[in-house]
Amino acid sequence: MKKALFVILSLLVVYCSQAQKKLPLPTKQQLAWHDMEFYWFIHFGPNTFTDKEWGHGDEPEDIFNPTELDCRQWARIAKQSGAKGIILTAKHHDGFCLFPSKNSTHTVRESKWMNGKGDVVGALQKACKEYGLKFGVYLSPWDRNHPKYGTPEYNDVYINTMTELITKYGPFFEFWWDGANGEGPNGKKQVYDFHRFEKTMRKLAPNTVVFSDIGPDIRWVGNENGIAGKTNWNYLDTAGFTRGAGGPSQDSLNQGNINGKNWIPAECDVSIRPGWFYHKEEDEKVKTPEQLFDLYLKSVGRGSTLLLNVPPDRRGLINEHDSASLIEFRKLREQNFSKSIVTKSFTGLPQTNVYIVKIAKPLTVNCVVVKEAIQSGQKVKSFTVRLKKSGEIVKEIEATTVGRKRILSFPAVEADAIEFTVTDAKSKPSLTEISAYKIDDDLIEK
Ligand code: FUL
Repeated sequence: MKKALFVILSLLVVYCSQAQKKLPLPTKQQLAWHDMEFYWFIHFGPNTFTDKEWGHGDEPEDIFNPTELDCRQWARIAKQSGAKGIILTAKHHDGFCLFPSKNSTHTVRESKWMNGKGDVVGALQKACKEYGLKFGVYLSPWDRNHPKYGTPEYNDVYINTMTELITKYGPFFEFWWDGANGEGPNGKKQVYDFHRFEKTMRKLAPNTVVFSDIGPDIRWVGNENGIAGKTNWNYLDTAGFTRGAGGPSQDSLNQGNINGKNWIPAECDVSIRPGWFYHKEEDEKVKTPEQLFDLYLKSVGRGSTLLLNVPPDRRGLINEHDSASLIEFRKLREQNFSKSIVTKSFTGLPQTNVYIVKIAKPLTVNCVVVKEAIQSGQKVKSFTVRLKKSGEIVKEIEATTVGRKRILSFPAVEADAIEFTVTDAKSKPSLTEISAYKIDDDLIEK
C-alpha cells in the first residue's frame, strides 16, 4: 500500500514538474508590469545641450545647465497623459550621472547647475511619489567617460553605481540595461559581467523587473518603433545568446518563441520625437495623438507595453509640443475605450472552444478586445473572430496570439453577436474577457 502511494506520488511530482517545465509562467512582478500598459521613458543629460544623441563623454560638466528644471512638471504631465510610471536615464552612454554618484567624477555635482547641489534622479523620484507614479532607471553599461571602462574593474564600478541607485532612490519598478557596447576613453570595449550584475539586482532589488535585449524579466521588442509582432509570445529562449550583438534575431525578439523556455515579454520602446534626446529642430516632428494611438494599438493591443520616450528640453521642462500631443492622446484613449458596446467576462473554457458574446441589438462595431488569463500561461496559438448579424457572418478575422490584451480593429460593420473560436492552442486556454467598441473610423489600425 505504502509502495503504491509512493509510486503515485512520485509520478505526480514528475508530471507536475514536467507540466511546469512545459509552460513558463509570469512572476507577480511581471504581471504587475504587464498591467502598467503605458509608461514614460525620459532621456535627458548633456546631449540635450549639445544636440547629440550619443555624447562622447568628454563634454564639460557645465554644459548641463537647465534653466527651469522642474521634475514635478514632468510627473504631472506624465500623470495627465495616463502613464503609470517613468524610467529616467540616470546615466547615458556619455557617462554623465544625473545624480551626484560616488562612483564617478562626471556628474551633476561637477556642474555649475544649482552650484553642484542638484540631483535630477532624487527630484524625479520624489515627484513620482507625489503623483502616484512608479519610478525606474536606465543605467547605461556603456560609458564613454569612466577611466576604468574597458578594464575588469569597471564591472565593480557598474555594480557599485547600481547599488548606490537602488539603496538611495529605490525601489524601482524597472531597471534598464541597454545593450549598446562601444569603446570607452581608452579605446577598449568592456566585457560586461552581466552574471554578477544580475546577482546583485536579485539580491538588492528582488521586486524590480530587469530589462535587457534578452531579459531576465523583459525583452526588447526588436525595433525602436514601438511595434510588437502581430504574433507575440511572452516566451523566449535565451540559451546561447548574449546581450547586445550576440542576441537573438530581431524577428525572434519581436515575436518571441512559441516554445520558449522563459517568460520574458516584450516591451515596446519608442520616442515621441525622431531622436531620444530633445532637439529644437524636431519640435514640429512630435508624433500626433493619432500616431500615438496607432502605436498603442500596435504595442498594448498586441499584448506588450508601451514605453514612450518624452525628452525634456533645455529649460528642463516637457516641451509644449509634446505635452499637447500627450494630453490629446489620453483623450483619444478615454473617448474610444471608456465605454464598450458590450463586455463579457469568462471563467474557464466553454466546452467547444467557442465563446459567444451577444449584443442586445445590431450595433456598429469596428474593434474587438480580447484578454487571456496570462497568469496561467499564454496558450492561444490561433483564433478566428466572426461578427454576425441575424446569424449571418458580416466579418471574419483570423489571427494568432492573444496574450494579456489583443485589440483588433477593422472597417465598421453592423453586428449583433461576436463568435470567438480558439482554432489552436498550446494547452487548454482561458480567456477572461471579450468586448466590442466603436472607435473613431480614422483610428483603426494603420
Ligand atoms: C539605445 C541607445 O543607444 C539609445 O541612445 C537609446 O538610449 C535607446 C533607448 O537605446 O540602445
